[in-house]
Amino acid sequence: MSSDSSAKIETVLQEERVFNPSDETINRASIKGFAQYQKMVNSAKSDPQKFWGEAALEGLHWFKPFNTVLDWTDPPFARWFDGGKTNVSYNCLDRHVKQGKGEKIAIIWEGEPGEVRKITYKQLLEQVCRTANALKEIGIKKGDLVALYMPMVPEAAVAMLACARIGAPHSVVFGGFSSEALRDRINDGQAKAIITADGGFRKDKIISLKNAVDSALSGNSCPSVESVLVVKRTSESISFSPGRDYWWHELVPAQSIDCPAEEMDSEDRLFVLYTSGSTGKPKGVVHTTAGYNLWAHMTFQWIFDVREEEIYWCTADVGWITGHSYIVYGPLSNGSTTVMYEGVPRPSNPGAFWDLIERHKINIFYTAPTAIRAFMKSGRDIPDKYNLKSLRLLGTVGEPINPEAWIWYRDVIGGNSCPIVDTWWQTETGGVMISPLPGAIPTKPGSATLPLPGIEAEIVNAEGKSVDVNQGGYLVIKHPWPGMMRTVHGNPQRFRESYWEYLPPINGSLVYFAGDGARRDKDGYFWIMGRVDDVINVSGHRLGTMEIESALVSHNSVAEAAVVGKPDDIKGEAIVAFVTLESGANHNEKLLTDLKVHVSTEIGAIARPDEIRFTNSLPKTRSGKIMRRLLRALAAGEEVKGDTSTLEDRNVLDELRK
Ligand code: 6R9
Repeated sequence: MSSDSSAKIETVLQEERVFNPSDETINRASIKGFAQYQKMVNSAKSDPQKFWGEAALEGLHWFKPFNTVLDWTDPPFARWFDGGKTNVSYNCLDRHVKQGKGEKIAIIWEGEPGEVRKITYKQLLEQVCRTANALKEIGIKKGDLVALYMPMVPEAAVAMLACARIGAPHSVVFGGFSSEALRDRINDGQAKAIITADGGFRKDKIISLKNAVDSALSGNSCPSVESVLVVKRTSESISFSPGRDYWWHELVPAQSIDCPAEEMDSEDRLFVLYTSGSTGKPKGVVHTTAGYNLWAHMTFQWIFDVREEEIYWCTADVGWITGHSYIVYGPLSNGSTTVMYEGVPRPSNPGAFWDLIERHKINIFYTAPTAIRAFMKSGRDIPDKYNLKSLRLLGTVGEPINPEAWIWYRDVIGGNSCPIVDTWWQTETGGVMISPLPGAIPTKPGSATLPLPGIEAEIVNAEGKSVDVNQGGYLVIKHPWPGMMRTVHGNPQRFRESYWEYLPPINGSLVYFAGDGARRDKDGYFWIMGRVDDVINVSGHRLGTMEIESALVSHNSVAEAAVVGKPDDIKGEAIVAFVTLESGANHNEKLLTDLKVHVSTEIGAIARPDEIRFTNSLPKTRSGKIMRRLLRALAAGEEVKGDTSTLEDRNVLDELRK
């Protein structure tokens, strides 16, 4: 396989560039070369019980070892490491302090206004113990659900770990969600307490979290909630309800630093995290103690391979699964230094990320394609002003990354030398499932490459039959894995139906359907095509919206594109593209034709958009995913129905309607 970064940028279907790991990357890696990866794959396949059993004994601390590795007698309800007793907060804190790493920095936090806090493992352990004792004081017991509605402050991580310490599962609700969304999640999970802050800083503005909590709770609409613990962050004036509300800074520091970690059963709940299905109300994805901890631990180690002195930064929010697994649990379980940043790049500070990397000498940087495309749009002059030489590994997560953005990321941010790990996974999978291992797997721009050891992924059709090379189909996982979600909170039937019975069993066994379409190339590499509802069928040809978007974005004038299908009498579906332009580009008839021709040249006439609509911005969720459901309705000239509460900016819809 050859590597050539100067080749012309093509779309996914034609993407053939391969980047082999450099000697330097291989030499420093723990998993060196493809053969070692293959060996791990083989041992996981030939004896999964042994593979996971050994991994669990090595990766986690056990108060009492488990009796069985996997119990799959009642599929799809898995039990991992039954009989074992462990504690996630112990694994993230105590064991490192006991091993003499108490003075190592666990969290480097930077606030949006610029203040910096560095917290050592010893300090973090003390804060977690105090907070755990405070939770006990306000009546939280093992098994009680605690909702978190927090800005990106260290107390968010402290609160998660404190819950884990006393065995109270947490339910983190993203701070950008509305009070209605918060109320639904509190009530679905029957949360007994809420941990929040007066407010948080977001893009030079203040968001009033405590006010939103008050309105969620107003009129006794959340009867399960007994107390609210409030971190002082913005110091704006808030109302306080005596007997229900407590200030963190009054309650927590007064507590003892002694709080032994509760010995939890492997299958005790660690957290519930809500995620949207394609329709209906959000699902409470349930993750349990040992399996989730192991999966976050191992995948973090395999993929990011962080050295003792290195600094790692994931730009997600703790309100999402990426924040859970790769800001808090994965890094801390491995004793790494994790960066938490309250801010986001914004017009007043477009270089915020690069500034942070320069000042904290960050080595590993993990972000989302949507952010990368935004940086591309504003031009390389901004990152070029900063010293990014500390970087040695770049990651992406959240959606397919188009090869153009991948190459830009590698060249401009990674100085043409950092490997890129494009990590495919979901809230439901707990941690990464398909991703390159930097020292072992050659990368191809736009492909998440190969499944991690122990993960058997495949592409099948609606009958559950394997499809041919390069044929699109459903991405399925054929065996249970430790980090898998255990159920939908309060709705095991929905868990069974939406994930394990969507497709027919293969060789008599249930398979997990992820909701994504994908194809595999001749090397077995996985190319994620997007959610199945994002796949368009034009005259019997299956096209990933992603592929057309990728072609559009490879045009000089295009910044970002979203493609949807629209019902068409003859072709089944017609292609509608919503396009935002680079600054300086003019949206005129000529460009419109140019873009259609461009897509035809890049992919083929079959992918030529029937309609292109120019817009200043695309409707996105607060986690950066384009809401194609809304675009589909607009394209079809229908009313936009259903939930729009996750929309980042509601004005975008009005603009698009015009
Ligand atoms: C971690 C996370 C899951 C959905 C998933 C897929 C998309 C995530 C991706 C990717 C292509 C990647 N997705 N990573 N698509 N390449 N590397 O994002 O979880 O919020 O539950 O979203 O995101 O469509 O099904 P979640």
